[in-house]
Amino acid sequence: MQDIAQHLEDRTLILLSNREPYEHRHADGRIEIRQPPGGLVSALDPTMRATHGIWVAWGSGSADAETCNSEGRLMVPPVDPSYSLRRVFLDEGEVDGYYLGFSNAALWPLCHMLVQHFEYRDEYWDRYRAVNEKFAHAVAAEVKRAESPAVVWIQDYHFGLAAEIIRSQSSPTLIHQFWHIPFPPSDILRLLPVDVIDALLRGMLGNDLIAFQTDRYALNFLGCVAEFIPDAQSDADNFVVHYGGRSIVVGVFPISIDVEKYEHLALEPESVSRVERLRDRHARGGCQLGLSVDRVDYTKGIPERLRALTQLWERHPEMLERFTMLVVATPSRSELASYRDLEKEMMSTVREINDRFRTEKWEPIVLVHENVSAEVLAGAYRAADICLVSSLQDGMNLVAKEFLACQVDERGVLVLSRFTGAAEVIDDAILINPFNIDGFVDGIRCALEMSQDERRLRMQRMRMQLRSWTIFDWLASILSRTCDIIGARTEAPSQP
Ligand code: ADQ
Repeated sequence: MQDIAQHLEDRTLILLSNREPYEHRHADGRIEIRQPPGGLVSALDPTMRATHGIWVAWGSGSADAETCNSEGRLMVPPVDPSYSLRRVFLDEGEVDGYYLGFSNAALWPLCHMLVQHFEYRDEYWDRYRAVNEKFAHAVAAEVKRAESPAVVWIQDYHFGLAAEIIRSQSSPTLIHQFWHIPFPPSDILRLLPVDVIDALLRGMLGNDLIAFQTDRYALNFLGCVAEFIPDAQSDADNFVVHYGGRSIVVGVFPISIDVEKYEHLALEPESVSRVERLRDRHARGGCQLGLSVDRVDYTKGIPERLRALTQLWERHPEMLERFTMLVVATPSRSELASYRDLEKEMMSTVREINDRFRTEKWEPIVLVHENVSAEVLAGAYRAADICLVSSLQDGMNLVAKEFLACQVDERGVLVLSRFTGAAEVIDDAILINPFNIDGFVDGIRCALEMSQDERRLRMQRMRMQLRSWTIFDWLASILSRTCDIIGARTEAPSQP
Protein backbone atom coordinates (compact mmCIF):
# COMPACT_ATOMS: atom_id res chain seq x y z
CA MET A 1 0.00 0.00 0.00
CA GLN A 2 2.89 2.30 0.82
CA ASP A 3 4.12 1.82 -2.76
CA ILE A 4 0.80 3.03 -4.07
CA ALA A 5 1.04 6.16 -1.92
CA GLN A 6 4.57 6.75 -3.24
CA HIS A 7 3.29 6.92 -6.80
CA LEU A 8 1.46 10.09 -5.89
CA GLU A 9 4.53 11.67 -4.31
CA ASP A 10 3.14 14.55 -2.24
CA ARG A 11 0.07 15.20 -4.32
CA THR A 12 -3.48 15.09 -2.98
CA LEU A 13 -5.60 12.35 -4.52
CA ILE A 14 -9.18 13.49 -5.11
CA LEU A 15 -11.45 10.64 -6.05
CA LEU A 16 -14.89 11.08 -7.60
CA SER A 17 -17.33 8.20 -7.66
CA ASN A 18 -21.08 7.82 -7.63
CA ARG A 19 -21.07 5.35 -4.74
CA GLU A 20 -19.62 6.54 -1.42
CA PRO A 21 -17.20 4.47 0.70
CA TYR A 22 -19.19 4.91 3.96
CA GLU A 23 -22.92 5.34 4.23
CA HIS A 24 -24.89 6.34 7.35
CA ARG A 25 -28.37 4.86 7.64
CA HIS A 26 -31.23 4.98 10.10
CA ALA A 27 -31.88 1.50 11.43
CA ASP A 28 -33.99 0.49 14.44
CA GLY A 29 -34.00 3.98 15.92
CA ARG A 30 -30.24 4.48 15.66
CA ILE A 31 -27.72 5.45 13.05
CA GLU A 32 -25.49 2.76 11.61
CA ILE A 33 -22.53 3.15 9.31
CA ARG A 34 -21.74 0.62 6.62
CA GLN A 35 -19.39 0.15 3.74
CA PRO A 36 -21.39 -0.64 0.61
CA PRO A 37 -20.50 -4.06 -0.82
CA GLY A 38 -18.32 -4.24 -3.91
CA GLY A 39 -14.70 -4.76 -4.74
CA LEU A 40 -13.92 -1.24 -5.84
CA VAL A 41 -14.79 0.50 -2.61
CA SER A 42 -12.86 -2.02 -0.55
CA ALA A 43 -9.79 -1.64 -2.81
CA LEU A 44 -9.84 2.14 -2.95
CA ASP A 45 -10.53 2.68 0.74
CA PRO A 46 -7.02 1.49 1.85
CA THR A 47 -5.49 3.65 -0.90
CA MET A 48 -7.31 6.69 0.39
CA ARG A 49 -6.28 5.87 3.96
CA ALA A 50 -2.65 5.61 2.92
CA THR A 51 -2.72 8.79 0.86
CA HIS A 52 -5.02 10.89 3.12
CA GLY A 53 -6.94 12.05 0.05
CA ILE A 54 -10.43 13.40 -0.49
CA TRP A 55 -13.29 11.24 -1.76
CA VAL A 56 -16.22 13.06 -3.39
CA ALA A 57 -19.39 10.97 -3.79
CA TRP A 58 -23.16 10.97 -3.67
CA GLY A 59 -24.45 11.00 -0.08
CA SER A 60 -27.06 8.31 -0.62
CA GLY A 61 -27.65 7.12 2.96
CA SER A 62 -30.76 8.11 4.90
CA ALA A 63 -28.65 9.55 7.75
CA ASP A 64 -25.83 10.95 5.61
CA ALA A 65 -26.87 14.61 5.87
CA GLU A 66 -26.92 14.61 9.67
CA THR A 67 -23.52 12.94 10.02
CA CYS A 68 -21.42 15.47 8.10
CA ASN A 69 -20.81 19.22 8.41
CA SER A 70 -22.75 21.87 6.51
CA GLU A 71 -20.42 21.50 3.50
CA GLY A 72 -20.99 17.73 3.35
CA ARG A 73 -17.58 16.86 4.83
CA LEU A 74 -16.60 14.25 7.39
CA MET A 75 -13.51 12.27 8.20
CA VAL A 76 -13.56 8.49 7.61
CA PRO A 77 -13.16 5.63 8.41
CA PRO A 78 -15.00 5.97 11.72
CA VAL A 79 -12.21 4.14 13.53
CA ASP A 80 -8.91 5.91 12.87
CA PRO A 81 -10.19 8.66 10.52
CA SER A 82 -7.57 9.29 7.87
CA TYR A 83 -9.19 10.82 4.82
CA SER A 84 -11.95 13.21 3.99
CA LEU A 85 -15.30 12.25 2.47
CA ARG A 86 -17.18 15.05 0.74
CA ARG A 87 -20.80 14.14 0.18
CA VAL A 88 -22.86 15.68 -2.60
CA PHE A 89 -26.60 15.47 -2.02
CA LEU A 90 -29.14 14.84 -4.75
CA ASP A 91 -32.88 15.33 -4.72
CA GLU A 92 -35.33 12.78 -6.08
CA GLY A 93 -35.57 14.41 -9.51
CA GLU A 94 -31.78 14.39 -9.84
CA VAL A 95 -31.53 10.72 -8.85
CA ASP A 96 -34.29 9.82 -11.33
CA GLY A 97 -32.81 11.78 -14.23
CA TYR A 98 -29.06 11.48 -13.74
CA TYR A 99 -28.71 8.06 -12.10
CA LEU A 100 -31.70 5.95 -13.11
CA GLY A 101 -32.35 7.87 -16.32
CA PHE A 102 -29.34 8.87 -18.37
CA SER A 103 -26.71 6.71 -16.58
CA ASN A 104 -28.69 3.50 -16.26
CA ALA A 105 -31.47 3.64 -18.87
CA ALA A 106 -29.44 5.28 -21.65
CA LEU A 107 -25.65 4.97 -21.23
CA TRP A 108 -25.58 1.55 -19.54
CA PRO A 109 -27.47 -0.35 -22.29
CA LEU A 110 -25.75 1.66 -25.03
CA CYS A 111 -22.25 0.92 -23.72
CA HIS A 112 -23.21 -2.76 -23.39
CA MET A 113 -24.53 -2.66 -26.96
CA LEU A 114 -27.94 -3.96 -25.86
CA VAL A 115 -29.91 -1.35 -27.74
CA GLN A 116 -33.32 -2.90 -27.10
CA HIS A 117 -33.03 -1.54 -23.53
CA PHE A 118 -31.85 1.92 -24.60
CA GLU A 119 -34.15 4.71 -23.50
CA TYR A 120 -33.18 8.31 -24.20
CA ARG A 121 -35.05 11.35 -22.91
CA ASP A 122 -33.98 15.02 -23.08
CA GLU A 123 -35.03 15.33 -19.46
CA TYR A 124 -32.55 12.60 -18.41
CA TRP A 125 -29.76 14.27 -20.33
CA ASP A 126 -30.48 17.68 -18.80
CA ARG A 127 -30.30 16.15 -15.33
CA TYR A 128 -27.12 14.24 -16.13
CA ARG A 129 -25.49 17.47 -17.29
CA ALA A 130 -26.64 19.41 -14.23
CA VAL A 131 -25.56 16.69 -11.78
CA ASN A 132 -22.17 16.31 -13.49
CA GLU A 133 -21.76 20.07 -13.02
CA LYS A 134 -22.69 19.78 -9.37
CA PHE A 135 -20.15 17.02 -8.69
CA ALA A 136 -17.47 18.70 -10.82
CA HIS A 137 -18.01 21.91 -8.91
CA ALA A 138 -17.46 20.08 -5.61
CA VAL A 139 -14.27 18.47 -6.96
CA ALA A 140 -12.97 21.81 -8.28
CA ALA A 141 -13.57 23.35 -4.84
CA GLU A 142 -11.56 20.53 -3.24
CA VAL A 143 -8.74 21.03 -5.78
CA LYS A 144 -8.53 24.68 -4.75
CA ARG A 145 -8.64 23.85 -1.04
CA ALA A 146 -6.08 21.03 -1.17
CA GLU A 147 -2.78 21.58 0.62
CA SER A 148 -0.75 20.20 -2.28
CA PRO A 149 -1.27 19.97 -6.07
CA ALA A 150 -4.14 17.60 -6.79
CA VAL A 151 -4.55 14.53 -8.95
CA VAL A 152 -8.23 13.90 -9.73
CA TRP A 153 -9.43 10.38 -10.41
CA ILE A 154 -12.97 9.97 -11.77
CA GLN A 155 -14.72 6.60 -11.66
CA ASP A 156 -17.05 5.39 -14.36
CA TYR A 157 -19.79 6.35 -16.75
CA HIS A 158 -21.85 8.40 -14.30
CA PHE A 159 -19.42 11.27 -14.84
CA GLY A 160 -18.84 11.51 -18.58
CA LEU A 161 -18.85 15.31 -18.46
CA ALA A 162 -17.06 15.97 -15.18
CA ALA A 163 -13.42 16.14 -16.36
CA GLU A 164 -14.02 19.01 -18.78
CA ILE A 165 -15.93 21.02 -16.17
CA ILE A 166 -13.34 20.41 -13.44
CA ARG A 167 -10.63 21.59 -15.84
CA SER A 168 -12.57 24.78 -16.62
CA GLN A 169 -13.02 25.60 -12.91
CA SER A 170 -9.67 24.60 -11.36
CA SER A 171 -6.11 23.53 -12.18
CA PRO A 172 -5.36 20.04 -10.95
CA THR A 173 -2.01 18.55 -11.96
CA LEU A 174 -3.80 15.75 -13.76
CA ILE A 175 -7.31 14.39 -14.30
CA HIS A 176 -7.89 10.76 -15.14
CA GLN A 177 -10.95 8.58 -15.46
CA PHE A 178 -11.54 4.84 -15.41
CA TRP A 179 -14.47 3.61 -17.50
CA HIS A 180 -15.53 0.33 -15.84
CA ILE A 181 -18.01 -0.78 -18.49
CA PRO A 182 -17.53 -1.43 -22.23
CA PHE A 183 -17.32 1.47 -24.65
CA PRO A 184 -19.40 0.98 -27.81
CA PRO A 185 -18.36 1.37 -31.44
CA SER A 186 -19.52 4.49 -33.29
CA ASP A 187 -22.50 2.75 -34.95
CA ILE A 188 -24.00 2.21 -31.51
CA LEU A 189 -23.00 5.54 -29.95
CA ARG A 190 -24.79 7.30 -32.81
CA LEU A 191 -28.15 6.28 -31.30
CA LEU A 192 -27.67 9.28 -29.00
CA PRO A 193 -28.61 12.72 -30.35
CA VAL A 194 -25.71 14.41 -32.19
CA ASP A 195 -25.23 17.17 -29.61
CA VAL A 196 -25.20 14.62 -26.78
CA ILE A 197 -22.47 12.56 -28.48
CA ASP A 198 -20.44 15.71 -29.01
CA ALA A 199 -20.78 16.83 -25.38
CA LEU A 200 -20.05 13.38 -23.98
CA LEU A 201 -16.89 12.80 -26.00
CA ARG A 202 -15.60 16.32 -25.38
CA GLY A 203 -16.37 15.82 -21.70
CA MET A 204 -14.26 12.64 -21.65
CA LEU A 205 -11.50 14.44 -23.53
CA GLY A 206 -11.29 16.77 -20.55
CA ASN A 207 -9.17 14.03 -18.97
CA ASP A 208 -5.40 13.68 -19.34
CA LEU A 209 -5.74 9.90 -19.15
CA ILE A 210 -8.91 7.98 -19.98
CA ALA A 211 -8.65 4.30 -19.17
CA PHE A 212 -10.65 1.23 -20.21
CA GLN A 213 -10.68 -2.46 -19.30
CA THR A 214 -9.60 -3.82 -22.69
CA ASP A 215 -7.96 -2.77 -25.97
CA ARG A 216 -11.27 -3.23 -27.76
CA TYR A 217 -13.10 -0.63 -25.66
CA ALA A 218 -10.17 1.78 -25.95
CA LEU A 219 -10.17 1.36 -29.73
CA ASN A 220 -13.93 1.90 -29.83
CA PHE A 221 -13.44 5.17 -27.96
CA LEU A 222 -10.66 6.25 -30.32
CA GLY A 223 -12.90 5.35 -33.28
CA CYS A 224 -15.80 7.40 -31.91
CA VAL A 225 -13.53 10.41 -31.36
CA ALA A 226 -12.20 10.05 -34.93
CA GLU A 227 -15.73 9.97 -36.30
CA PHE A 228 -17.56 12.52 -34.19
CA ILE A 229 -15.00 15.12 -33.08
CA PRO A 230 -13.57 16.70 -36.22
CA ASP A 231 -11.17 19.03 -34.40
CA ALA A 232 -9.55 16.12 -32.49
CA GLN A 233 -6.79 13.94 -33.89
CA SER A 234 -7.34 10.36 -32.78
CA ASP A 235 -4.19 8.24 -33.07
CA ALA A 236 -5.22 4.59 -32.69
CA ASP A 237 -1.65 3.33 -33.25
CA ASN A 238 -0.34 5.16 -30.22
CA PHE A 239 -3.53 5.26 -28.12
CA VAL A 240 -3.53 9.01 -27.84
CA VAL A 241 -5.84 11.87 -28.86
CA HIS A 242 -4.54 15.35 -29.66
CA TYR A 243 -7.22 17.84 -28.86
CA GLY A 244 -7.39 21.52 -27.86
CA GLY A 245 -3.60 21.79 -27.62
CA ARG A 246 -3.39 18.82 -25.22
CA SER A 247 -2.57 15.13 -25.58
CA ILE A 248 -5.00 12.71 -23.95
CA VAL A 249 -3.58 9.27 -23.25
CA VAL A 250 -6.01 6.37 -23.79
CA GLY A 251 -4.99 3.55 -21.44
CA VAL A 252 -5.91 -0.09 -20.91
CA PHE A 253 -5.92 -1.40 -17.33
CA PRO A 254 -7.96 -4.58 -16.76
CA ILE A 255 -9.35 -4.44 -13.22
CA SER A 256 -8.83 -7.30 -10.80
CA ILE A 257 -9.67 -8.33 -7.23
CA ASP A 258 -7.98 -8.60 -3.85
CA VAL A 259 -6.94 -12.20 -4.54
CA GLU A 260 -5.45 -12.91 -1.10
CA LYS A 261 -8.59 -11.70 0.66
CA TYR A 262 -10.79 -14.13 -1.27
CA GLU A 263 -8.30 -16.96 -0.90
CA HIS A 264 -8.22 -16.42 2.87
CA LEU A 265 -12.00 -16.28 3.08
CA ALA A 266 -12.20 -19.61 1.23
CA LEU A 267 -9.72 -21.19 3.64
CA GLU A 268 -11.48 -20.04 6.85
CA PRO A 269 -12.86 -22.89 8.98
CA GLU A 270 -16.41 -21.51 8.55
CA SER A 271 -15.93 -21.70 4.83
CA VAL A 272 -14.87 -25.33 5.07
CA SER A 273 -18.06 -26.21 6.92
CA ARG A 274 -20.13 -24.17 4.44
CA VAL A 275 -18.56 -26.14 1.58
CA GLU A 276 -19.38 -29.43 3.32
CA ARG A 277 -22.97 -28.38 3.97
CA LEU A 278 -23.50 -27.17 0.39
CA ARG A 279 -22.03 -30.28 -1.16
CA ASP A 280 -23.85 -32.56 1.22
CA ARG A 281 -27.16 -30.89 0.37
CA HIS A 282 -26.80 -30.36 -3.38
CA ALA A 283 -23.92 -32.46 -4.71
CA ARG A 284 -24.08 -35.87 -3.11
CA GLY A 285 -22.56 -38.91 -4.74
CA GLY A 286 -21.61 -38.22 -8.33
CA CYS A 287 -23.76 -35.07 -8.57
CA GLN A 288 -21.87 -31.91 -9.56
CA LEU A 289 -22.57 -28.41 -8.28
CA GLY A 290 -22.90 -25.50 -10.70
CA LEU A 291 -22.85 -21.89 -9.53
CA SER A 292 -23.68 -18.46 -10.89
CA VAL A 293 -23.45 -15.16 -8.99
CA ASP A 294 -24.72 -11.86 -10.31
CA ARG A 295 -26.74 -8.73 -9.88
CA VAL A 296 -30.02 -9.30 -11.70
CA ASP A 297 -29.09 -7.29 -14.78
CA TYR A 298 -29.93 -7.94 -18.44
CA THR A 299 -26.23 -7.68 -19.30
CA LYS A 300 -25.47 -10.84 -17.32
CA GLY A 301 -27.29 -13.25 -19.65
CA ILE A 302 -29.49 -14.84 -16.97
CA PRO A 303 -32.40 -15.90 -19.27
CA GLU A 304 -29.86 -17.26 -21.77
CA ARG A 305 -28.23 -19.30 -18.99
CA LEU A 306 -31.59 -20.68 -17.89
CA ARG A 307 -32.43 -21.55 -21.50
CA ALA A 308 -29.14 -23.44 -21.85
CA LEU A 309 -29.83 -25.35 -18.63
CA THR A 310 -33.34 -26.26 -19.82
CA GLN A 311 -31.88 -27.58 -23.04
CA LEU A 312 -29.18 -29.48 -21.20
CA TRP A 313 -31.65 -31.40 -19.04
CA GLU A 314 -34.12 -31.78 -21.91
CA ARG A 315 -31.64 -33.20 -24.42
CA HIS A 316 -29.45 -35.06 -21.96
CA PRO A 317 -31.72 -36.74 -19.44
CA GLU A 318 -28.66 -38.60 -18.13
CA MET A 319 -27.75 -35.24 -16.54
CA LEU A 320 -30.88 -35.25 -14.36
CA GLU A 321 -29.83 -35.71 -10.72
CA ARG A 322 -26.20 -35.41 -11.88
CA PHE A 323 -25.93 -31.64 -11.84
CA THR A 324 -27.51 -29.07 -9.47
CA MET A 325 -27.34 -25.38 -10.26
CA LEU A 326 -27.02 -22.83 -7.44
CA VAL A 327 -28.11 -19.42 -8.73
CA VAL A 328 -27.12 -16.55 -6.41
CA ALA A 329 -28.79 -13.42 -7.76
CA THR A 330 -29.03 -10.12 -5.97
CA PRO A 331 -31.82 -7.68 -6.88
CA SER A 332 -30.52 -4.57 -8.63
CA ARG A 333 -31.89 -1.23 -9.93
CA SER A 334 -35.43 -2.40 -9.17
CA GLU A 335 -36.72 1.14 -9.74
CA LEU A 336 -36.42 0.47 -13.50
CA ALA A 337 -39.16 -1.54 -15.22
CA SER A 338 -36.73 -3.54 -17.37
CA TYR A 339 -35.00 -4.80 -14.22
CA ARG A 340 -38.27 -5.68 -12.51
CA ASP A 341 -39.42 -7.56 -15.62
CA LEU A 342 -36.15 -9.47 -15.73
CA GLU A 343 -36.48 -10.42 -12.10
CA LYS A 344 -40.01 -11.74 -12.69
CA GLU A 345 -38.87 -13.66 -15.75
CA MET A 346 -35.98 -15.21 -13.83
CA MET A 347 -38.19 -16.34 -10.94
CA SER A 348 -40.87 -17.82 -13.18
CA THR A 349 -38.37 -19.64 -15.43
CA VAL A 350 -36.65 -21.15 -12.40
CA ARG A 351 -40.05 -22.32 -11.13
CA GLU A 352 -40.91 -23.82 -14.53
CA ILE A 353 -37.57 -25.64 -14.78
CA ASN A 354 -37.91 -27.04 -11.28
CA ASP A 355 -41.53 -28.10 -11.83
CA ARG A 356 -40.58 -29.82 -15.05
CA PHE A 357 -37.42 -31.65 -14.05
CA ARG A 358 -37.43 -32.09 -10.26
CA THR A 359 -37.45 -35.60 -8.88
CA GLU A 360 -38.23 -36.91 -5.42
CA LYS A 361 -34.68 -36.47 -4.23
CA TRP A 362 -33.41 -33.67 -6.44
CA GLU A 363 -34.11 -30.00 -7.19
CA PRO A 364 -32.41 -28.82 -10.43
CA ILE A 365 -32.04 -25.13 -9.56
CA VAL A 366 -31.56 -23.67 -6.10
CA LEU A 367 -32.24 -19.93 -6.25
CA VAL A 368 -30.76 -17.64 -3.59
CA HIS A 369 -32.39 -14.34 -4.43
CA GLU A 370 -30.49 -11.95 -2.18
CA ASN A 371 -27.27 -10.16 -1.50
CA VAL A 372 -24.98 -12.49 0.42
CA SER A 373 -21.81 -11.75 2.37
CA ALA A 374 -18.34 -12.20 0.88
CA GLU A 375 -17.79 -15.03 3.40
CA VAL A 376 -20.82 -16.95 2.16
CA LEU A 377 -19.86 -16.28 -1.46
CA ALA A 378 -16.34 -17.59 -0.84
CA GLY A 379 -17.79 -20.86 0.49
CA ALA A 380 -20.04 -21.23 -2.56
CA TYR A 381 -17.19 -20.46 -4.97
CA ARG A 382 -15.03 -23.06 -3.25
CA ALA A 383 -17.77 -25.68 -3.22
CA ALA A 384 -18.63 -25.38 -6.92
CA ASP A 385 -17.58 -27.79 -9.65
CA ILE A 386 -18.54 -25.34 -12.36
CA CYS A 387 -19.05 -21.59 -12.43
CA LEU A 388 -21.21 -20.22 -15.25
CA VAL A 389 -20.59 -16.62 -16.33
CA SER A 390 -22.84 -15.86 -19.28
CA SER A 391 -22.74 -12.06 -19.71
CA LEU A 392 -23.98 -10.71 -23.05
CA GLN A 393 -21.40 -7.95 -22.54
CA ASP A 394 -19.35 -7.16 -19.44
CA GLY A 395 -16.51 -4.69 -18.90
CA MET A 396 -14.55 -7.24 -16.89
CA ASN A 397 -16.73 -9.50 -14.62
CA LEU A 398 -15.20 -9.89 -11.20
CA VAL A 399 -17.27 -12.95 -10.34
CA ALA A 400 -15.07 -15.04 -12.68
CA LYS A 401 -11.97 -13.85 -10.82
CA GLU A 402 -13.49 -14.33 -7.36
CA PHE A 403 -14.37 -17.92 -8.31
CA LEU A 404 -10.76 -18.62 -9.34
CA ALA A 405 -9.36 -17.06 -6.15
CA CYS A 406 -11.61 -19.26 -3.98
CA GLN A 407 -10.95 -22.51 -5.88
CA VAL A 408 -8.34 -23.65 -3.38
CA ASP A 409 -9.19 -27.35 -4.01
CA GLU A 410 -8.76 -26.85 -7.76
CA ARG A 411 -11.83 -28.91 -8.61
CA GLY A 412 -13.78 -26.32 -10.59
CA VAL A 413 -14.18 -25.38 -14.23
CA LEU A 414 -14.90 -21.83 -15.36
CA VAL A 415 -17.42 -21.55 -18.21
CA LEU A 416 -17.03 -17.97 -19.37
CA SER A 417 -18.77 -15.77 -21.91
CA ARG A 418 -16.39 -14.59 -24.60
CA PHE A 419 -18.02 -11.15 -24.34
CA THR A 420 -16.50 -10.36 -20.93
CA GLY A 421 -13.28 -8.43 -20.39
CA ALA A 422 -12.28 -11.41 -18.21
CA ALA A 423 -12.24 -13.68 -21.29
CA GLU A 424 -9.44 -11.54 -22.69
CA VAL A 425 -7.23 -11.95 -19.62
CA ILE A 426 -8.00 -15.52 -18.48
CA ASP A 427 -6.63 -18.26 -20.71
CA ASP A 428 -7.94 -21.63 -19.52
CA ALA A 429 -11.68 -21.11 -19.16
CA ILE A 430 -14.20 -22.80 -21.45
CA LEU A 431 -15.37 -19.92 -23.59
CA ILE A 432 -19.00 -19.77 -24.68
CA ASN A 433 -21.22 -17.45 -26.70
CA PRO A 434 -24.41 -16.94 -24.65
CA PHE A 435 -26.37 -16.03 -27.81
CA ASN A 436 -25.64 -19.51 -29.20
CA ILE A 437 -27.62 -21.76 -26.87
CA ASP A 438 -26.47 -25.02 -28.52
CA GLY A 439 -22.82 -24.01 -28.12
CA PHE A 440 -23.52 -22.92 -24.55
CA VAL A 441 -24.98 -26.37 -23.75
CA ASP A 442 -21.91 -28.01 -25.31
CA GLY A 443 -19.70 -25.80 -23.11
CA ILE A 444 -21.53 -26.89 -19.95
CA ARG A 445 -21.31 -30.55 -20.98
CA CYS A 446 -17.63 -30.22 -21.76
CA ALA A 447 -17.09 -28.76 -18.27
CA LEU A 448 -19.16 -31.49 -16.59
CA GLU A 449 -17.26 -34.22 -18.40
CA MET A 450 -13.79 -32.80 -17.92
CA SER A 451 -11.36 -35.10 -16.12
CA GLN A 452 -10.07 -34.20 -12.67
CA ASP A 453 -6.53 -33.94 -14.02
CA GLU A 454 -7.44 -31.45 -16.70
CA ARG A 455 -9.54 -29.42 -14.26
CA ARG A 456 -6.63 -29.21 -11.85
CA LEU A 457 -4.15 -28.22 -14.56
CA ARG A 458 -6.40 -25.52 -15.99
CA MET A 459 -7.32 -24.20 -12.56
CA GLN A 460 -3.68 -24.03 -11.48
CA ARG A 461 -2.79 -22.03 -14.58
CA MET A 462 -5.74 -19.67 -14.19
CA ARG A 463 -4.98 -19.09 -10.50
CA MET A 464 -1.36 -18.35 -11.31
CA GLN A 465 -2.45 -15.85 -13.94
CA LEU A 466 -4.85 -14.24 -11.46
CA ARG A 467 -2.17 -13.90 -8.77
CA SER A 468 0.10 -12.11 -11.21
CA TRP A 469 -2.42 -9.27 -11.62
CA THR A 470 -4.43 -8.28 -8.54
CA ILE A 471 -6.41 -5.13 -7.79
CA PHE A 472 -3.26 -3.69 -6.22
CA ASP A 473 -1.28 -4.19 -9.45
CA TRP A 474 -4.14 -2.47 -11.27
CA LEU A 475 -4.05 0.46 -8.85
CA ALA A 476 -0.28 0.77 -8.87
CA SER A 477 -0.07 0.63 -12.64
CA ILE A 478 -2.70 3.34 -13.12
CA LEU A 479 -1.10 5.61 -10.54
CA SER A 480 2.37 5.03 -11.92
CA ARG A 481 1.10 5.83 -15.42
CA THR A 482 -0.31 9.12 -14.13
CA CYS A 483 3.11 9.89 -12.62
CA ASP A 484 4.77 9.13 -15.96
CA ILE A 485 2.39 11.50 -17.72
CA ILE A 486 3.05 14.24 -15.19
CA GLY A 487 6.80 13.60 -15.43
CA ALA A 488 6.81 13.69 -19.23
CA ARG A 489 4.95 16.99 -19.18
CA THR A 490 7.36 18.56 -16.75
CA GLU A 491 10.30 17.49 -18.90
CA ALA A 492 8.75 18.57 -22.22
CA PRO A 493 9.84 22.01 -23.45
CA SER A 494 7.02 24.51 -23.08
CA GLN A 495 5.12 25.28 -26.27
CA PRO A 496 5.85 28.56 -28.01
P1 ADQ B 1 -20.82 -5.28 -12.07
O1 ADQ B 1 -21.67 -5.16 -13.28
O2 ADQ B 1 -21.49 -5.05 -10.78
O3 ADQ B 1 -19.54 -4.32 -12.16
P2 ADQ B 1 -19.02 -7.66 -11.59
O4 ADQ B 1 -17.70 -7.26 -12.11
O5 ADQ B 1 -19.33 -9.09 -11.84
O6 ADQ B 1 -20.22 -6.81 -12.16
O7 ADQ B 1 -19.04 -7.41 -10.03
C1 ADQ B 1 -20.13 -7.78 -9.26
C2 ADQ B 1 -19.73 -7.80 -7.79
O8 ADQ B 1 -20.92 -7.94 -7.04
C3 ADQ B 1 -18.81 -8.96 -7.44
O9 ADQ B 1 -17.86 -8.53 -6.52
C4 ADQ B 1 -19.77 -9.98 -6.81
O10 ADQ B 1 -19.19 -10.76 -5.80
C5 ADQ B 1 -20.84 -9.09 -6.21
N1 ADQ B 1 -22.12 -9.81 -6.22
C6 ADQ B 1 -22.83 -10.21 -7.28
N2 ADQ B 1 -23.93 -10.87 -6.89
C7 ADQ B 1 -23.91 -10.90 -5.55
C8 ADQ B 1 -24.78 -11.45 -4.56
N3 ADQ B 1 -25.89 -12.10 -4.86
N4 ADQ B 1 -24.42 -11.26 -3.28
C9 ADQ B 1 -23.30 -10.59 -2.95
N5 ADQ B 1 -22.45 -10.07 -3.83
C10 ADQ B 1 -22.75 -10.21 -5.12
C11 ADQ B 1 -19.05 -3.29 -13.07
C12 ADQ B 1 -18.88 -3.74 -14.52
C13 ADQ B 1 -18.01 -4.99 -14.58
C14 ADQ B 1 -16.66 -4.71 -13.92
C15 ADQ B 1 -16.85 -4.08 -12.55
C16 ADQ B 1 -15.53 -3.58 -11.98
O11 ADQ B 1 -20.16 -4.03 -15.11
O12 ADQ B 1 -17.80 -5.41 -15.92
O13 ADQ B 1 -15.96 -5.93 -13.77
O14 ADQ B 1 -17.74 -2.96 -12.60
O15 ADQ B 1 -14.87 -2.72 -12.86
